[in-house]
Amino acid sequence: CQFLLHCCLSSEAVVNLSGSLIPSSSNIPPSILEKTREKLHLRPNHPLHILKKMIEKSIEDMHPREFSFYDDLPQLVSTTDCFDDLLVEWNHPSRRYTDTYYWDESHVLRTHMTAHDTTLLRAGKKAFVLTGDVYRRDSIDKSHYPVFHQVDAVRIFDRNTSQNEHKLIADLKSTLESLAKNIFQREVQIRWVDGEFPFTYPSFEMEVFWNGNWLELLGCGLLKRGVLDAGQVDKNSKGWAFGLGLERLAMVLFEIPDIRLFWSKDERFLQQFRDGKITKFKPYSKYPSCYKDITFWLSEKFHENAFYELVRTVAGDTVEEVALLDEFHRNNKTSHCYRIVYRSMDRSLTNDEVDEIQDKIREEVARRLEVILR
Ligand code: FA5
Ligand code: MG
Repeated sequence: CQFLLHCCLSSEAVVNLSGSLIPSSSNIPPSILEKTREKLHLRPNHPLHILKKMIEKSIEDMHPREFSFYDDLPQLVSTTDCFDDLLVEWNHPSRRYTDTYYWDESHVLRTHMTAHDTTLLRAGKKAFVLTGDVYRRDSIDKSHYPVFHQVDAVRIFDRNTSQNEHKLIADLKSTLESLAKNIFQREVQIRWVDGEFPFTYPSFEMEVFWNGNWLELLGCGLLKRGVLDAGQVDKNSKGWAFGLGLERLAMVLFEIPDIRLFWSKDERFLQQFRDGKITKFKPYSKYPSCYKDITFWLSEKFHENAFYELVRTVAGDTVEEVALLDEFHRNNKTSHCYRIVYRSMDRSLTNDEVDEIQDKIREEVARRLEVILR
C-alpha cells in the first residue's frame, strides 16, 4: 500500500491526473496534487533553491561531514509519521480534515518536514537536514499559499554530551545564530522567544529584526523523550531539532512581494536569479486588479478553508486575495460576503474572463459546499 502510494505521487501517473487516482474520501484537489511534481527547491537558479543551498552549506561548514542531506523524500506520509510519533494530540488543529490534505484516513500530504524525523532516526541517522514542499489548507493572501517549503534539521548527541541539557540548548542556539548570520550576510539582530511544539521541550522561536519588523524565522527545541523513543534512539542520547520556512525568508531577502511569484513560469521572474547570489527582485509592470463579491448563506458543509481552496482550484493563480467583507445572522442562519481580488502576475485579465471565473466559482461553491447563493 505504502509502495503504491509512492508510485502515485512520484511516477508519471500524476501527469495525467484523472480523478480516479485520488481516493474519493480524499480532500486533495487535482490542482494541489499537481504541485507535488514542481519541487521548486530543486530548480537551479530558483530563489528557494538558492536559499536551500546556502543553508545546507552553512550547516556543512559549521559541522563538516556530520550531517546527511535529503531533499526528495516522498510528500505523502502516514499520520503516524506526521502526528503520532511526534506526540501531536488526537484533537490538535493540525490533524483536522479542514486544515490538512488527507489522501485517505491514514495518509496525508506532509504538513511539515518534521514528519520524516522518526523514520530517519530509526534508520540510525544521527544528524540530518531535510528540505521539501509541505501542504496546509489555509487562507489566501500575499504571504499564504497552500504549498510552501521548509528546511528541518536534527542533531543527536551521545550520552556524555546529553547529560547537560544547557549544553545542547547552547549548541542549538549558536548553530542557528551562525546560520542567520550566514544567510543575512551581516550581523542581524536576533531574539529568542518561547515556542510551543508537541514534539520538543523546551521550545523556542527565533525572530530576526529586518526592515523594522520582527520576522518569525523558525521553530526549534530539544526533542522529547517520546519522540526519541519512537525513533528508537538510545535511552542516554538526546538531541535538538529545528524547522524553518523558506518562503518568508526568501520574500524578505530577495524582496519578493507576493508568494505566488515563486510558482511563476514567467521568464521575467525566473531570469532574475542566479545560484549562490541573493539579489533584489525588480518588479515588472504590475497588472491591474479587479474584484468581485460573492454572498451566500452558510451550510453545514461549509468551511472557510474549503471555500478558499475551491476558489484557488477554479481560479488558479489569478486570485490575489479573498477577504471576508461581512457576516450577519438571521433566523439561525449565517450569511458571508467575500471579496475576491483578481490580478494576474503575468498579464492583464479581461473582464469577460474574470466574469467567467466568478460564475464558475459561484456554481462550484453552491454545488460542493451546498451554500445558498444570494
Ligand atoms: C513547524 O512546522 C514545526 N515542524 C517546526 C519545528 C521543527 C519546531 C522541529 C521544532 C522542532 P510551524 O508551523 O511554526 O512549525 O512552521 C515553521 C516555520 O514555517 C515558521 O516559522 C514559518 O517560517 C514557516 N511557516 C509556517 N506557516 C507558514 C505559511 N502558511 N506560509 C509560509 N511559511 C510558513
Ligand atoms: Mg508558528
